[in-house]
Amino acid sequence: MVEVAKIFEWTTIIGASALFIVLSIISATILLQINNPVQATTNNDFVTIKVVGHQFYWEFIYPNGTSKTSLVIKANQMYLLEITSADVIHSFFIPELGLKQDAYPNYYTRMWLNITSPGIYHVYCTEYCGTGHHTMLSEIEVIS
Ligand SMILES: [Cu+2]
Repeated sequence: MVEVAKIFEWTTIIGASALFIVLSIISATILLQINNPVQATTNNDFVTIKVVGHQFYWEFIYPNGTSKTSLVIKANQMYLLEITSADVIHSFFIPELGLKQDAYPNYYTRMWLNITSPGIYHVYCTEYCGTGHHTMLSEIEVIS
C-alpha cells in the first residue's frame, strides 16, 4: 500500500511539473510574438522610424535623417516606431488601428506597424500636454 502511494505521489509531482513546463513554453512563445513580431517570424525586413512628440506637433524621422510632421509609409511593410518626447509626456494614438503608446522624454517606447490597407490614418495626442494639445494632429499616409 505504501508503494502505491509513493508511485501516485511521484506521478502527480512529475505530471504537474511537465504540465507547468509545457504551459510556460506556450506562454513565452505568445509573449515573444506580442512584443516583437519581427523576431518571432525571423524576418528582419523592417524599417525603423523615430517618432518625437513636441508641444504641439509630431515629428517623424526617417532612417535617412529626413524629418517630417506627417508620415508616408508603404502598405504590407513592417515598421518599428521608436517613440519619444522632446518635452513633456504625450501619447501617440492611431484610432483606426486601435494602437496607442505613450511618449516620454529621454525614453523610447516601441510600436510595431504593418498596415495592409492603403489610405489615410489619423494620429492624435491622447495625453494632455499643454494649451495646444488639441492641435496636436497628424496623418499617416499608407501607399501601395
Ligand atoms: Cu497632447
